Amino acid sequence: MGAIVSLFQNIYVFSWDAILSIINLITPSLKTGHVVPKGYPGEGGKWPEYIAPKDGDSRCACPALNALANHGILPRDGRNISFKDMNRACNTAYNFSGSFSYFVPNYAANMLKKSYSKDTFDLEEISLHNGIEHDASLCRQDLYFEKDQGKPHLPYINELLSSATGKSSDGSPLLTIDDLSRYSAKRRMEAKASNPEFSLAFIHKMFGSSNSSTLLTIFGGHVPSLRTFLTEERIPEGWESCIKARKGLTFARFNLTVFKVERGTGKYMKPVENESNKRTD
Ligand code: HEM
Ligand SMILES: *[C@@H]1O[C@H](CO)[C@@H](O)[C@H](O)[C@H]1NC(C)=O
Ligand SMILES: *[C@@H]1O[C@H](CO)[C@@H](O)[C@H](O)[C@H]1NC(C)=O
Ligand SMILES: CC(=O)N[C@H]1CO[C@H](CO)[C@@H](O)[C@@H]1O
Ligand SMILES: CC(=O)N[C@H]1CO[C@H](CO)[C@@H](O)[C@@H]1O
Repeated sequence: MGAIVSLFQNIYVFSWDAILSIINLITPSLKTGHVVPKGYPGEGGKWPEYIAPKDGDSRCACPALNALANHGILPRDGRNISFKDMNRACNTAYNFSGSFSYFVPNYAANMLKKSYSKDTFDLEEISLHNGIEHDASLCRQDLYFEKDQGKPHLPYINELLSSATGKSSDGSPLLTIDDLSRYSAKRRMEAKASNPEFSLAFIHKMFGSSNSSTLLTIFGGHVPSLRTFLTEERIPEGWESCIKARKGLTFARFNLTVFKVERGTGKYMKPVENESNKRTD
């Protein structure tokens, strides 16, 4: 029964996504400075005040959701958040499409066995291991080494950002698809070798690549912005989403980046690792 409902939900969301993608193709892009809709936090690059989390505040493994709480766009204590509010916040702050902004919170609600429309959650609940949260992340140590998945792991973040090989139009370093693939492969090989409880199913590899691909799509790979976003979980002053399409970042568009990152990761895995990965999938 649940399976049938979720099948229809997926067909609905992906048809909707396809329609939004077509509208994006045929309508002109939004102008810089006009991405956040009028009246929403971040309009004209003005984000509400950043306050770092205090003891007792709830935070999760996702830098984007934590940043929304740090700016008070989601409740600052990270608690009692409705799935609908999370949807709206991802849509207006980062310009994920309506289809995407519905799909992910709905997926999270199902994962937590909660009702999308009625229930609320605390951010830490989102870090349920092997729900969405997984080993070999780029910004967190594996759960085996660090129980608190709400804290950024600075050594990984610094290593990732200093591996950037591209150059932005403003001259600052730029993270590329290939950089993400390379660092992701490194984290997977290291985690597999050092974490006795390591696991990374195929679906979690795709989640990993999709979560990290936001660094390229939403943040355009711009290293100075990413440094603020990932280390402080703070939205840079004057920042605006790099997604200028009118209907936001759709699955159809996003998947292109995700597949390139994931395919590229294979190239950097040592041959032995590739073999054993095939067998466990
Ligand atoms: C809408 C609901 C969202 C949910 C439920 C969610 C959930 C998660 C979770 C559980 C993780 C941890 C995965 C891991 O173990 O690495 C994660 C990581 C991440 N998410 Fe989200 N996320 C959401 C939205 C977003 C948005 C809008 C962005 C970008 C603007 C984003 C960017 C990221 C990034 C960059 C990571 C880090 C990946 C890594 O460390 O490898 N997320 N997310
Ligand atoms: C959580 O939020 C709802 C409204 O969204 C409110 O009715 C309820 O009292 C809140 N619960 C707590 C524990 O703050
Ligand atoms: C995009 O990828 C997700 C899984 O990563 C898949 O469920 C979905 O069908 C894909 N959507 C499109 C429009 O390609
Ligand atoms: C940041 C943001 O949401 N900007 C635009 C992108 O998407 C929505 C529609 O999904 C537009 O209304 C926003 O102006
Ligand atoms: C923004 C983003 O790509 N979030 C993804 C993170 O991983 C979860 C796990 O599946 C996906 O549901 C989200 O789409």
